[in-house]
Amino acid sequence: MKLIGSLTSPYVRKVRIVAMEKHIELEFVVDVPWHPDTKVSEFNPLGKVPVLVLDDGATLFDSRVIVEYLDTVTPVSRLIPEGNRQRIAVKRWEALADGITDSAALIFIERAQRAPEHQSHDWIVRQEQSVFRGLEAMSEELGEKKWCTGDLMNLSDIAAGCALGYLDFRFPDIQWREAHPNLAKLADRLNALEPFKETLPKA
Ligand code: GSF
Repeated sequence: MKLIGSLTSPYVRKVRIVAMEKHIELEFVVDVPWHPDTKVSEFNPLGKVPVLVLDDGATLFDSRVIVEYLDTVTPVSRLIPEGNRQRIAVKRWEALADGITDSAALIFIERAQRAPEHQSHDWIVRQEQSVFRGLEAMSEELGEKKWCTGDLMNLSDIAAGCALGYLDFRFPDIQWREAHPNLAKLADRLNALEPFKETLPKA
């Protein structure tokens, strides 16, 4: 299987960490969808990464579909529980974490790719509110627990760790660690793991 993605994408990072945790080897092809010579749209009509290309040539996107697929390829280290309520709780955490990333990425694009006079202040504030409310929700739901859901690390923790890692990477000025020490503890625990270390975003 081949994974197409960039070294900065938090969604690609989530997939790479899931594959490493599951001991699934993926050929990693670096392709940045913003570059003029990108081939991403040949594999994903949406032109976004990550894309997983299966051995028979079938393609999977987006990251949530890919991680769900990878989790069922082998029973090693189940990252999405089978019970309906637990499974949905994990998927909900993933939606929350990815949603924070979506809003943060929109702010980054607005600031990095539009001239200051074309940037919308209201749009940026709206996305910032979504990031801050999302962080508050993650913090409240984590409470004093070691992991986001259940007794072992699973996809909810990986998704949360990738969202927090993306904030560290693109928005070092957001003081989420001070505001939410329990999320900081979770991030420290995750960042000490080999798959997180190996996939640190690189500009
Ligand atoms: C988001 C993928 C995405 O926005 C997922 O896979 O979970 N919901 C999707 N990917 C970005 C790169 S990054 O911000 O991670 C992307 O490929 N953008 C290219 C574009 O043209 O929007």
